[in-house]
Amino acid sequence: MTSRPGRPEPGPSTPLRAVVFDVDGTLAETERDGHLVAFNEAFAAHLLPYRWDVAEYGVLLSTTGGRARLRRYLLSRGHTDDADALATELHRTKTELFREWVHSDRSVLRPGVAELVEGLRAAGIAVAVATTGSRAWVLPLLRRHLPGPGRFGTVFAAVVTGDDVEHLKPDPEAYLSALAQLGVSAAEALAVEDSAPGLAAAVNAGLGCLVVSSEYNRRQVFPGALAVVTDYEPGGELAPGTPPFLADGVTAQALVALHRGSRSAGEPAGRG
Ligand code: XBP
Ligand code: MG
Repeated sequence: MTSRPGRPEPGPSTPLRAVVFDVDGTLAETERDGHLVAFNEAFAAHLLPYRWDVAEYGVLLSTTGGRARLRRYLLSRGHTDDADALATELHRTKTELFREWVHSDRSVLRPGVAELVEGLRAAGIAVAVATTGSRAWVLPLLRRHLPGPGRFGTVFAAVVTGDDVEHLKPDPEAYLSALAQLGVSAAEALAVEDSAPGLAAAVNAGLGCLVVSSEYNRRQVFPGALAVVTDYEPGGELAPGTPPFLADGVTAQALVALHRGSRSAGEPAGRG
């Protein structure tokens, strides 16, 4: 774990200086009622006989990045030479359709997210985003729901999208880029994620990670997470091994305590 030049080696007293949030499933439940609908509308707009149901989309989510997800599916349906170009065309249409969803009243933050982000900022802890999603809809979503003086008219001090990296999650690139933009070491930060690829990306970047499981991932286990809860608000379920104080809600103070606990236990970023 490399600490910043001139800063003490990471240890129990390392402060929490930033929290990096995933978007899809973490800040907002976007997949089942948003992205999936947009993908199916894009198939119809291109007169293709394809339609993903909720269960099939849940399997396809193991491929991060909507364009890559489309390409994987087209190849599985026998497309060869046209798979790349068709995936690009379909994803362009889907992204335009999803931007409409972002601006509709169906686009909302998960309960408790706005309060957590505000609490972190009030505590002087920077917030950032590291997502696989496309910048074309990520920025409008963040501006709409979390506007502020940070980057791109949002509250976030850094925003890294799928368009800003060469390698998508579970590769750590998005998190490493967010940390570099923040000028914060992994030991001084926490990640908040909803899925296994996102957790892997955070842990691979050296960050401790809280998982707030989402619609598609509620029943999964998340080895390597510091803690796993179902909700930001009080009363959610806690996975075994999750500190009991998180039953009172995911607050800025709870994240400070979770980070301190992970540092003092000398745990690597994520538990195996
Ligand atoms: C989730 C993803 C994205 C979305 C679709 O991103 O893997 O691909 O499913 O968005 P994250 P795009 O959880 O990292 O926010 O079609 O724009 O990729
Ligand atoms: Mg996600």
